[in-house]
Amino acid sequence: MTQDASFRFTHALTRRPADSATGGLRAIDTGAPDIALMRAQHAAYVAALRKTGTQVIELDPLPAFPDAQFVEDTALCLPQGAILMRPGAPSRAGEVAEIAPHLRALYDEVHAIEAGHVEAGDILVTGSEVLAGLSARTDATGLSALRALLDRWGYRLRSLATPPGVLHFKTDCALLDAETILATPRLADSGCFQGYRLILTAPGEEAAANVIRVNDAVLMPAGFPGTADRLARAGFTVTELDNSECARLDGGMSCLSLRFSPGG
Ligand code: CIR
Repeated sequence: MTQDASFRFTHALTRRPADSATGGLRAIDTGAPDIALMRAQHAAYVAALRKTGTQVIELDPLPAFPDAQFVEDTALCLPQGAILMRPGAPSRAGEVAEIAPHLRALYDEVHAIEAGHVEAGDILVTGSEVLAGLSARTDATGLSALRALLDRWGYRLRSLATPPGVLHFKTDCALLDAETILATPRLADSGCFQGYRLILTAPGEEAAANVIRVNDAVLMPAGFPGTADRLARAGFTVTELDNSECARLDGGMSCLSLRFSPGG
């Protein structure tokens, strides 16, 4: 894969939130999300993705799966093909069968993790390797299965630890360009990003780490001025998006889409 393929995408897949999203998983209950507001924020997110030049395929809500708008966790999409995940959250396992036909329509090669558990929120693809965090949702058996699938396409998988109490590896970090990473100090302090250029979230703004670089834009949640300033000073074009309602369900910018360039 060329280095730019880690942040330049032709396509994105999203799924509109269902009314049942009020019952989505969350670590801390800060009150039920306002579904009308969540839908409006989701529409703004889709519009921002389109503005980056990606073709966005919007899928219908799935009332049976309250977390189904967090499509990222169901698959890993690479230029060579897609890999279907095995979510560690039992209530999310069935989301994979729902996304699979859409990926099969776009890719010649679609494989599946057949053992253990992996949620793609734990996977960060950089310009040179695939970083995967062991978490409450992703286990060593799942990562071995993922490694075997990635081997055939020549990717190196590095298995790391998602910090304790953090939902996914990418809750705490994001790729800004092929060799630049935005991370919380608690994750960066583990030393796992040696060799990368690193930008840290501003003090008290850990929730700003989950951003996405898509083509020439960085989409980030609104309300984190210190981190937005750090990104802008480093030369990134930042789009801030209100994400209050998905944040109640521990969902951020990356969780809400699959971004890819099939065959690219
Ligand atoms: C969950 O707990 O699975 C959802 N409420 C949030 C998923 C967020 N996804 C992500 O970080 N990739």
